[in-house]
Amino acid sequence: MLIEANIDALVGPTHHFGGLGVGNVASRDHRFQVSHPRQAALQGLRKAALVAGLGVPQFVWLPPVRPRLDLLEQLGFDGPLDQQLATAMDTDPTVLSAVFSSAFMWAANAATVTPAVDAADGRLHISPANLISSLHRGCEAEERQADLQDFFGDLCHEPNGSVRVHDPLPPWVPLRDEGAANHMRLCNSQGNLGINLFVYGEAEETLPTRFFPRQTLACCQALARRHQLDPAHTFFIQQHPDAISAGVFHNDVIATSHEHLLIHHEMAFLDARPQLDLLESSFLQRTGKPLLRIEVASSELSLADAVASYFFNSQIVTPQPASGSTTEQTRMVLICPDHCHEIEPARQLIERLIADHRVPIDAVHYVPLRESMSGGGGPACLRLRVSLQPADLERLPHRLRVTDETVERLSILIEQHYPERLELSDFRCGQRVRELMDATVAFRRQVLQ
Ligand code: SUG
Repeated sequence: MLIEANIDALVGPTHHFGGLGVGNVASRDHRFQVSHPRQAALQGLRKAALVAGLGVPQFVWLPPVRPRLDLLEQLGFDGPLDQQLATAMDTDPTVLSAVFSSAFMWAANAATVTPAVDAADGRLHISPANLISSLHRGCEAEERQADLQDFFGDLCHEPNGSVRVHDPLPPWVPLRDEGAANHMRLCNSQGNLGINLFVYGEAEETLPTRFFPRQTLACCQALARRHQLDPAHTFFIQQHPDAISAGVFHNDVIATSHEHLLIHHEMAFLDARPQLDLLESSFLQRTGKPLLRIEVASSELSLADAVASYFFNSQIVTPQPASGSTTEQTRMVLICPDHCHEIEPARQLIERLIADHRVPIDAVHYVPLRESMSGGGGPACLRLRVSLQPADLERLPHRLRVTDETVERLSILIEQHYPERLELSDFRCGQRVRELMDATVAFRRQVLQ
């Protein structure tokens, strides 16, 4: 039996809206609006606390320090801090925003993860994503690799550790990688028999899209090879170019999965009928259980409403009852952004799914995530899933595990260190920027104390 744990990345004190997300309409629409870092961090933490409260092991990662002044310098903005910031603000505010970005909060883009049971060498494989499609995210790869190595500690020590943290794929355009946002693992309820599905936007011959596709087939194939996945149980499906053009910059904006359940929009994939048939038969053969594939028609939820509501970015979890509990067990719970409640077709779709007893979703929680959603990130974007053996789970850092006590402690520290509001002009002032950097350092230190 494998346990599914979630790692959520906490928003950082410089959280703001830079409009930097490639092909990401929410990000573009909120460019340079006022942001609320404190509220953003608390909203993300409360979502993580909700998952932990359902009995699912939940961890957090701490924010790295921003701005990346080293990058600002590499891009030609040097001199004393005040001058560096003022010149960048006056001549290229996009670059200034990029080095302050808190986009690391979207942990689903941190890495692709496949469990030990799927690999020929019996190890859990993790590839940090190179994230080279956008100016503000490419710098996350190295930091995340270090975070992953720290997080898994002894488990990833060579030569015999049960976890292997790879280097990110080389930062070359044909190998663009956005991590778990474009990967789905379908499996039985014990998690020990599964198949892997990679979704890419661009292959060698690809139809034109309005926005730059962020994930390539060559990248997905390389990930599957290095993770030593069985080719018979590994699938590669292309995203529909019209979906990318409508603002579906990652597969997890148009498809979601959990155990034997796969929910996707009819416009998610390009000419995928034969592959989906094969996926279904492969799943049945591998697990002995049918895949429950739900295809949502455009007539029920338009592509535009799918993007606006982020329904497909809902998180699906299996609650784990407390030991000794005698109440009837809820099968699966949907954690949706509250936008889904406001957008009528999305709300009706959710109600239909819950009412349908063949669908194992029994309940919904609408969570307020407005700060993350304004950058184009819903509940599922904020977490990275890792399926592992119970013994390995016990070896993960307790200080980063979400419990009532950690939530209380983190909330106090967030209130203490995070600014209530920010606008881009705050990044022009050297003293203010030093305060923000010091706040992150102090926050990290106090959490880890
Ligand atoms: O990469 N937004 C992120 C959102 C990532 C969502 N993740 C998943 N779908 N898994 C992105 O586009 C916005 C930054 C800004 O506008 O400042 C941003 O980076």
